[in-house]
Amino acid sequence: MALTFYYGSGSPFAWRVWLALEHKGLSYDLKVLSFDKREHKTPDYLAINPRGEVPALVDDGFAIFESNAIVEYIAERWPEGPTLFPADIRQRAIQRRMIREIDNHFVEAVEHLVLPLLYQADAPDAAERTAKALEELRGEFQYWETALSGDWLGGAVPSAADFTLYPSVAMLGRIETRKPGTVPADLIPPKMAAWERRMRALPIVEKTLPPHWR
Ligand SMILES: N[C@@H](CCC(=O)N[C@@H](CS)C(=O)NCC(=O)O)C(=O)O
Repeated sequence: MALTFYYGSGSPFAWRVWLALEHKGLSYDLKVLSFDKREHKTPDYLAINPRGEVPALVDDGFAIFESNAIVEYIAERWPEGPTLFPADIRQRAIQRRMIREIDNHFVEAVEHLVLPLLYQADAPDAAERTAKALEELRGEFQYWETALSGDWLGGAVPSAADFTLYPSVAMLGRIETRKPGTVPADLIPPKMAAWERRMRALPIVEKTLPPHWR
């Protein structure tokens, strides 16, 4: 079996897939593409993902991109061992719903913060947009605080929903490191803060930290 994972350091979407591969204990060839060198836009890579984005996975010649599709592929292609989705159909549906919610709401909110804070800081409305994005994020964290009924989003063990949300939550810590004082200490409510600490303590999270964050 030849399995190749195309990754870009700092991409929350690629991090989800890396966590899923490690959770399943799979052997794979990690190809780290450099955004600076535009290695995600070369003809060879565009043949794998015509959108020129990471992540992508190539399994014995079969190429698949879009992080959530890749994670589902991994779950179904290697059903043995640690699971990514619950066996129960309704629990599985809930977990897929959570993943859509994370993409449609949480990831959006983080993007609303990242743009004025890191990339458009000189824009006249940057401060106003930052404040608005922080309020949006506060609302999102409150939503997940209520949704979290145990240690992990999807139930008794860490699974795909946790691996989808965590990289975007970790991004906020990264923003605070780059721009100290911009992410309020009380942004993350208590249950979610404990969840973040549990996630950070997982060996697979430590192993897959974006290399340039170290
Ligand atoms: N919906 C995609 C998003 C992937 C994505 O936006 N990747 C970014 C890195 S975070 C990328 O490769 N951007 C490069 C570009 O668009 O030029 C997924 O879930 O895989």
